[in-house]
Amino acid sequence: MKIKDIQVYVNCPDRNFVTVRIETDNGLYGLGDATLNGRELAVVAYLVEHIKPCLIGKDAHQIEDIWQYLYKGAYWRRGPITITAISGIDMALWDLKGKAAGLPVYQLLGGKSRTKMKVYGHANGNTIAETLDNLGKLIGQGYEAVRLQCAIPGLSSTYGILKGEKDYFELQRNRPLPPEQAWDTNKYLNFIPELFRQARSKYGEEIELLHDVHSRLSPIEAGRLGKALEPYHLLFLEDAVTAENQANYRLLRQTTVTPLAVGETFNSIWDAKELIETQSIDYLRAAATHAGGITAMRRMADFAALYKVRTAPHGPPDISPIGHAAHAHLNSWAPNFGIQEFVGFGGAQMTAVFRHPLRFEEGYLHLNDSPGLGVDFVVEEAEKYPYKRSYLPVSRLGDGTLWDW
Ligand code: GCO
Ligand code: MG
Repeated sequence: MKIKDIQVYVNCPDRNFVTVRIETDNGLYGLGDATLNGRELAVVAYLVEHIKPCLIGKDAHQIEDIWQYLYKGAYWRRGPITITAISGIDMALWDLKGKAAGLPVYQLLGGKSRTKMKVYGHANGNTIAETLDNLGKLIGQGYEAVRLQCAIPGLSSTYGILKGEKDYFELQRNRPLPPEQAWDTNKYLNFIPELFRQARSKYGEEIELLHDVHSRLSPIEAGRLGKALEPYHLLFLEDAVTAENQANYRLLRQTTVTPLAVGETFNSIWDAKELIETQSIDYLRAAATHAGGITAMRRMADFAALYKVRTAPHGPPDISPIGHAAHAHLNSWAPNFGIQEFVGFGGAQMTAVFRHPLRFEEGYLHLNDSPGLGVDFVVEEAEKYPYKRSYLPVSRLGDGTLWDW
């Protein structure tokens, strides 16, 4: 099964996605997600200019060797652009191997450890009352776990809140330059525990609750938040602190028993190694699209399992249905799967472009048995939606200091 051609598509069906399509000489094709939000075209150039010429004529069955060839062979290891490009290729090769074998990818990984996978939904709001109404709606739809994000009083905008726009999938449309948002740690820390206090008093203990700090705190500030949230028993607190310095989490860990999750920006097992070995985190949120594809995610899951760390793959709107399908296969297999972030399946444009193998029912995702990853990418539909430059926001303090967004 020799690689005959590699096509790279960048389209904007509601939002930008980079799709890798590898064709082989036996008439099959495999699909991979190589979307890096806000830096899409850098990955496209990496794939087209630097990877494609090296892979034409290679045996598509050699997934591990191709991964090593692209990783070690570049000399310049890691980094989001390189690894997102490798991830797209890796997923497409697993998709191809599954199609060639007539088996879904989870079978190639070792079979199913579970029949369905638990997800957490998102309840957001401009006030606590609105957030809790939305939480009630999700509970009504069968969700057993929900992440709560609420606008911080006194701040003009807050991460995870879309004033006037209710569709989380549209998070980044029409941002030709990075918008600027305000941040104030004191206002945030004074407010968030009240959100969770009211959530517990209204809905009780059964529903599992989560929250994303989006890396805005120092370790000791995060410790204060974790401690204040202890009475409300979160499933996990996400990205409390940035993890470039993995020792941040060792310090945070000593201050609170609120479970900790991190990893959505990780490119490599090396980003997680010390966090896992020191048992400083409870959930690893690496994504197949940004951490090296299925090959790397499988390795991370196995390593994490040694330390009782569970997987909770990043599932934002800026990962394409191909990346979400890769997670579904990994989640079906991983003995130490924890939970999957879930934002819905997107709007009409997305569903016309990507036909995916997932079904949501009562708080769980179900994966069908199509060979490979089970996604179809409808090129003629995709081509109706050209790429639109679009950025993530940046944050600033009241005095103008640039902060972590
Ligand atoms: C999440 C994430 C996203 C990211 C986004 C950046 O928890 O889903 O934090 O909302 O901000 O994926 O591109
Ligand atoms: Mg997050």
